[in-house]
Amino acid sequence: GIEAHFSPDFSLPIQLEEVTDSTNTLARQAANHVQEATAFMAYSQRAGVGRLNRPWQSPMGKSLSLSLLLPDFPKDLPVYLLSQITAASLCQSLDPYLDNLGIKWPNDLIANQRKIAGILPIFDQDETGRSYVILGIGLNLFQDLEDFPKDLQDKAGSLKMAVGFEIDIDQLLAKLIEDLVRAIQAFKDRQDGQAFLAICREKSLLIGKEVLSYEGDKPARQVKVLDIASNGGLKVKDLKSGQEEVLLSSEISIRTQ
Ligand code: BT5
Repeated sequence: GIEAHFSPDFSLPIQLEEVTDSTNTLARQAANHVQEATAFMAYSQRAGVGRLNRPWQSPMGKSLSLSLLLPDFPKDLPVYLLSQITAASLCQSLDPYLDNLGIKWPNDLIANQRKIAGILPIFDQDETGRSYVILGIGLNLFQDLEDFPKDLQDKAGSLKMAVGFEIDIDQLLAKLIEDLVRAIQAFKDRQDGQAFLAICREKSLLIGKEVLSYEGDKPARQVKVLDIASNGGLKVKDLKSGQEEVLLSSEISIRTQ
């Protein structure tokens, strides 16, 4: 199971629930009265969400649902950069266990062509106008293929599927949260962002590829991915116009057919 025993030298209040609708909701409810960074975790979510309100599967005891509430977050820090820093930090924590871990911009962690984790950062304001961030992370731990709904069975995976040996999950989660809080602190202090972006570049599954970019309701277009930009966006070249630009919110499909 994912009974978590966190290292005593590391103090971050953690509220752990057996089951909840969404840890993001727990964090949002707490945002008005909680003053310090707090982690909300659950063994299972009834209504986990991804971007654009897409459902996120978090079956009982098989996955980690984590929402970090970060109060008093500077308003001018770009949310897409926070996504990248989070992805880089998760990569650092998971790398010792996985040979071929990659990042699919903007927020997917992929192992063996299967999505094992998703990231959802939300900037919001409390009742007094102070801005906060909720950093939602869903990590698949113990699922087997048949634990995923049919439509995800060719693209979702878990640590268990990717690693092939027993993991000390308590140790992993403690490390993961510790790395993450450190990364976020560095981001908040405006240090070290470029070091994390270097990891995003190194682990990028998109750089150098010709892919399809979906932006809102606009028709998909073919672009070549050039780089992860220093603001966390995706630097691409439009294959039709030849023009270079930085995408900030877009869905990327690696399949170009
Ligand atoms: C994400 O969205 O990848 C962000 C997921 C964030 C989930 C965390 S869990 C803690 C916190 N509480 C919440 O309620 N949410 C956050 P997106 O890129 O939109 O990907 C969603 C898509 O991934 C879905 O439409 C499915 O296709 C697929 N998917 C759903 N569940 C999955 C899973 N467990 N593993 C892999 N893929 C999944």
